[in-house]
Amino acid sequence: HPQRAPTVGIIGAPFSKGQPRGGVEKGPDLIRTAGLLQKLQEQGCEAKDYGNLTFDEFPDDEPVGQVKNVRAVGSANQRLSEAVKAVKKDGHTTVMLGGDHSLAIGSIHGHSAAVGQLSVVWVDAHADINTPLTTTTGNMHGQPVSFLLHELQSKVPALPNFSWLKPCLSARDLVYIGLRDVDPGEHYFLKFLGVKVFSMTEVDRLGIGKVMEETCDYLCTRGNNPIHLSYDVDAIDPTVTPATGTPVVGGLTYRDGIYITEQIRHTGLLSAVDMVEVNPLRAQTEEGVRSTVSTAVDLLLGCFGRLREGNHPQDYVPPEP
Ligand code: EXY
Ligand code: MN
Ligand code: MN
Repeated sequence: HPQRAPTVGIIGAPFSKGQPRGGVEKGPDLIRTAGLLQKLQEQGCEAKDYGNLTFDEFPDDEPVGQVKNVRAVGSANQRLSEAVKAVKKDGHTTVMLGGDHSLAIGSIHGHSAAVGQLSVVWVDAHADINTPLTTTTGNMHGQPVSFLLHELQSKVPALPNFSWLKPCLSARDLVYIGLRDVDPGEHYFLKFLGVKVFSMTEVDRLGIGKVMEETCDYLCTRGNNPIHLSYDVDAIDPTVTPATGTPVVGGLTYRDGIYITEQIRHTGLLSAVDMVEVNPLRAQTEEGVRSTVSTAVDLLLGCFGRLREGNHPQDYVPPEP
């Protein structure tokens, strides 16, 4: 049964300070230039572009322990949280275009502030669950999940510009797909908390069909909460999405990646999407940039009803001779 087209609210977050590589702040405008708005509208989806957020500069953002750019990341996420909350209150399914994955802190926090208890599907090569104490890089894009989980609060120290943030997610409401580069501390947390993880090993064993069946069954047993899909383009194999800061060999195929979006869409519960870590300065070729950006667009179209079997409007009438 075809679902009523949801309305989409797009928020650009051109932010890169959760990691050291310039270029990822260009993600939102690249994805727009590839025609996201028009393509959503062509498939019958009402879409509104809320434009790009602007972020304060913190010239004296000295590391706190290991962690870099703490004040900038805290402030940017507070702003993003308010924006996502407002667009949710406007009645839209939000699309947050990053930017690096530290932005999931504000996106998920704002989403939860607007609608309450969420399920989060985190599609990524990485678990992004380091704490400020387990991180070996100091990069906050490797840490957002630890800030969001109730269960890890005793492990996360107070940091400047983070006092607004209250944990809003339970480990039982989190599912990972695509993991293949997980640090020791992260692996400990995933096991200790009993998080539902479909690493690339499970994708190999079960195939993406069974992985998504089990994911959707699991989310159903958790109470059919609104779904937040946090999609890092580095989940897809770098032969397809090379324009990203931390590529890892052996990733999801383009088809796996699209199938995830089709099935999440099919639940009827999709309430917010992040599309992050597109960095045009990281590909060796222009074709690599094009392939990465067009894959990001296709993943978003899949989130909003594009089916590979084809689509037609509900009021479609075939022409008569
Ligand atoms: N685990 C590594 C770290 O904590 O720095 C790598 C994290 C990469 C994170 C990318 C966005 O998914
Ligand atoms: Mn990530
Ligand atoms: Mn990643």
